[in-house]
Amino acid sequence: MKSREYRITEMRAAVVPIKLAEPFAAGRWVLEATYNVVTAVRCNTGSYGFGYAFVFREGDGQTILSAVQGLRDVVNNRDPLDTMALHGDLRAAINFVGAGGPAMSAVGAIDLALWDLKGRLLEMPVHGLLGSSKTRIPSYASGGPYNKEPKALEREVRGYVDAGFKAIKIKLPPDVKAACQRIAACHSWVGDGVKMLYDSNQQQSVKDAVTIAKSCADHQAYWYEEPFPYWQLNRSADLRLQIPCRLALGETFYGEDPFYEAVKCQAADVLMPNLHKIGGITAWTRISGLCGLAGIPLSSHTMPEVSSHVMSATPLADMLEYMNWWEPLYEKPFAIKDSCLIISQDEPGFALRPSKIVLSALEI
Ligand code: SMN
Ligand code: MG
Repeated sequence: MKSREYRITEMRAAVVPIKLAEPFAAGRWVLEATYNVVTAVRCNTGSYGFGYAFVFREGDGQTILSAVQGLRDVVNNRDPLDTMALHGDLRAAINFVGAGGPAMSAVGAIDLALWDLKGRLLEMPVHGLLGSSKTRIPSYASGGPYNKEPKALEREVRGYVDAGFKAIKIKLPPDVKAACQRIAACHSWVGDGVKMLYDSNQQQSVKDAVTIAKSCADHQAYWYEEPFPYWQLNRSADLRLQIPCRLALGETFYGEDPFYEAVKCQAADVLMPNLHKIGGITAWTRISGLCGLAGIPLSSHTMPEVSSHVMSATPLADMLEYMNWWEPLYEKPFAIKDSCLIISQDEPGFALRPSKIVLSALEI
């Protein structure tokens, strides 16, 4: 069929909760579950594309679900291959409600579903549509909640090393002394052969962030993440110039414009787009172009399976953030080998089949 003959006939969405293996302390939060707003876009061939956005509170999942449903009129009867125009119309549609937060996450979930559908219709993987044949994506293991006792944390960190990861991220508690103790402990466990990344989740003051960053430097950390509230770009730019290790941020940015601001004020050494929060694959391609020109590497935040496709096609890609939290959404997870996430080549689109819990929630 020619592109002009494809038409979107239906968009469905539902919230799929996935309980975390254990309560997970990061920043001001103790997380118990993800609430995944799975979104399916169907076209006149009967093919479906699947995307999702996720949050950590059930009510927020309902809010994003409502935002997705409210955008049905924008996509109905449109050409699913026309992702650029569709993304523009979806962004325009949320202008008055606010091009951020739940509305932008809804755009992200829909855009992901459209790219999956495009791949299925054109029988290509999304990374191939983006111009890359790379399927081994360098990754770091992300976990280490700060509510975990030191012995349990050591077991987790050593488990990642035994699994072959060459880079590991843990969360730092807000208390500076405890944070520095964790940094020193991790370095003693893994030595200099494994890159350690540390994440404060926006909880530090300037002086305490300097103390922690110097501890990161003393222990050869690879990067220090989100010391400050996400809007304090000037503080991040100042801190970045005082410390030898990389400063990473960006997971809390909605849409594309905060990345423009962060590049302008040179706030970070690594920027970390979250695919649903920025508005999906289409948004990522623009952020990748901006940051590529500015010489700032990208590292995907969460959602490892779908993020692997954009990281494959990002010229200045750092590492992909890997955690197994979203595996229940898929029939068959991607493999991890030599600290790389391996994109399956079994099928087109994201190369991922929705699991039974997703299909049942969507009543497909
Ligand atoms: C994080 C991600 C998801 C849940 C809690 C904390 C963290 C990260 O900021 O970068 O992985
Ligand atoms: Mg983080």
